[in-house]
Amino acid sequence: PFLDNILRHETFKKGEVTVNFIRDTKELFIIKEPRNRATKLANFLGDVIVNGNSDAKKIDPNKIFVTPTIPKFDVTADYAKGTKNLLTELGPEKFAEWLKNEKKIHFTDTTMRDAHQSLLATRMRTYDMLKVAEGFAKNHPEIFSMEVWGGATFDVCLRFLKENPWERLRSLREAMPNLLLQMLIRGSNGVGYTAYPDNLIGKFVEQSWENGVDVFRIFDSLNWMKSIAPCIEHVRTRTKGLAEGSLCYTGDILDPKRTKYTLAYYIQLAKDIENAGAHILGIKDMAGLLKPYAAYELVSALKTEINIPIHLHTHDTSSVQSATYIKAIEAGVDVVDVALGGLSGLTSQPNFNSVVEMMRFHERENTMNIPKLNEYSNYWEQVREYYYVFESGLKAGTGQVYQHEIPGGQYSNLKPQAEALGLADRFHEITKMYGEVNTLFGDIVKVTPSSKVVGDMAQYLVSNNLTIEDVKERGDTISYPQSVVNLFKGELGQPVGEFPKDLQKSILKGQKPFTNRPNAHLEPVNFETEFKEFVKVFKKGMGRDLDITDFLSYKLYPEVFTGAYNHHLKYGNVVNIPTKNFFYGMVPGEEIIIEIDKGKVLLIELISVGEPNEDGMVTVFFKVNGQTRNVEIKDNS
Ligand code: 3PY
Ligand code: ZN
Repeated sequence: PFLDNILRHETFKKGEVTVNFIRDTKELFIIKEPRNRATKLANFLGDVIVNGNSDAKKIDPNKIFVTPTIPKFDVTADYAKGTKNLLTELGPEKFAEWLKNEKKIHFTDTTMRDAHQSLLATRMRTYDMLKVAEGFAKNHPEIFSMEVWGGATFDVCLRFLKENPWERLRSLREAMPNLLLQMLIRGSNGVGYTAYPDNLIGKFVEQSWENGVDVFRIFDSLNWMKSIAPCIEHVRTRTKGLAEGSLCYTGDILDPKRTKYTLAYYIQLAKDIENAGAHILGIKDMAGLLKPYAAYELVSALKTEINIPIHLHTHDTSSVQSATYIKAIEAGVDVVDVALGGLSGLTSQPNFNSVVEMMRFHERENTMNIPKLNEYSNYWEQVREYYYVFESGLKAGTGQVYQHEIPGGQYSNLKPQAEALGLADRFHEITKMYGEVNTLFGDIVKVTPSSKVVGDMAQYLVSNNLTIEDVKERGDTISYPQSVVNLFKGELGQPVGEFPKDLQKSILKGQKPFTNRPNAHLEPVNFETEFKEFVKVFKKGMGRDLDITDFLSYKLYPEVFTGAYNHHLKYGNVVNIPTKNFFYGMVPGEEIIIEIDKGKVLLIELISVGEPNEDGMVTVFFKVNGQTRNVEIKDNS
């Protein structure tokens, strides 16, 4: 349609086109769109202008944004061969061999998943990712993988950003066809907080592969092989991707007093993971507890005990985790996880740009275009400003992480959560209590979802002015948070060792716990009949037929999916609204461009905002592709 407009334009027909013709001829961008889509988006923007985005609280009216600079790249150039091409060529087994034999250190870039999950409450929008995805893949084909999906991003996409996570995955796949795309999956808990039927997880893995995932980092929140192994099997049987079975690192293998999570324990777990068929071993140090010298011991030992390559993940909460990377690299680790500078450090991953510099002139250097890499860091630093309302407020690294052992993403969330509960001044009490609850629970592995249970309990105790002693003395009289009851019932699987029996009794109050797989208690999904019912209920609505991926979203998060679906009916597809306007609305005179289909754009200008009438309705005046469009918005203030 854009091309049609050019061809039909009088100036063009007369052959009087100048270099600035396109830039200066706004009507070229005016495409006749069904009123409907434009009106829906105008309604969304109108609502944010009048009432604010309900997800973005504590707005600073004086905040000034700069337009992020998108690093340049050759749009017409082909993508250089990368790891995705190699996986296709070699298949997963041979690919893992190749990786193991590589001398140089490899990097996974977590910027588009864990970095923003850990710093910005997972709110990074697809819009900001797609601005740089193609350029990044073209400029940096030597990257091992891009972690872009899974973990909390699935839920947050639907719940808060009103985006379709599958569409995010497909778009990133298209923009980065040469690089491996990686996801995080919580074993039997998928991308949720509870166990799901096995055949649902199997289908989810299959569809994740079909839509773009290559590397599946699989873990279990209690390090339970019975949750990890079936998921490895799904990857092996339903995809041609890489199963990265992961052990979650907790405790301190150097501390002789900690006898539960020892080097021997991790070696055995790694062997179990290898024997379950993993192509790569992940060391998932979700709280950043793996100290440098411990990393050296662990990686050295694993290198002699197992035959698959090793991929290390950490969080820089303590601020010493780049030292851990040096020692792990010296010990022979194959891949490390890093985040681009602007979104690195603190509860996120160590700084990609700095780690690359650190390795320069070392025998394991992986040569990269450092000036370009720095431009991408700057891009994310600028984009990050749009998300300032989601910053945790943490200012420095903390050595206390070795006591409380809170995972990075949870630590940064805990602060705003404490504030929301009116407990801002008791934040350190909560973190201390978290550590004490862990001891009370028998020292469990803490990572989503088990970490959430420990966090729920800690907040519950602090907000009710209860102590660990109270629980020990009169636990029978306490009504525990539901997540705590579920954990002790066995709904997240079985911990290393056992649950402390007395505590379990006082929490379950007569309910019988189970020790087999929680999935064994769940009915398998009947895909044929349930999918038919699903499409009957949700009909079209999205402007397209709903497919199996929508059904999977629905099965994992029924209410959240329904909310996102209704939002879509009311406001259309909001994914291409610029982030500043998505969260903070528009100011009069501001003009924005929203792509509503490939090559089809709406040019929206905010003209003015009226006063509320006696019914509390406000008229918001826009110009959409040159035509006035007013929307009536209920003022909720
Ligand atoms: C997740 O499960 O989302 C995590 O990032 C755990 O560390
Ligand atoms: Zn992580």
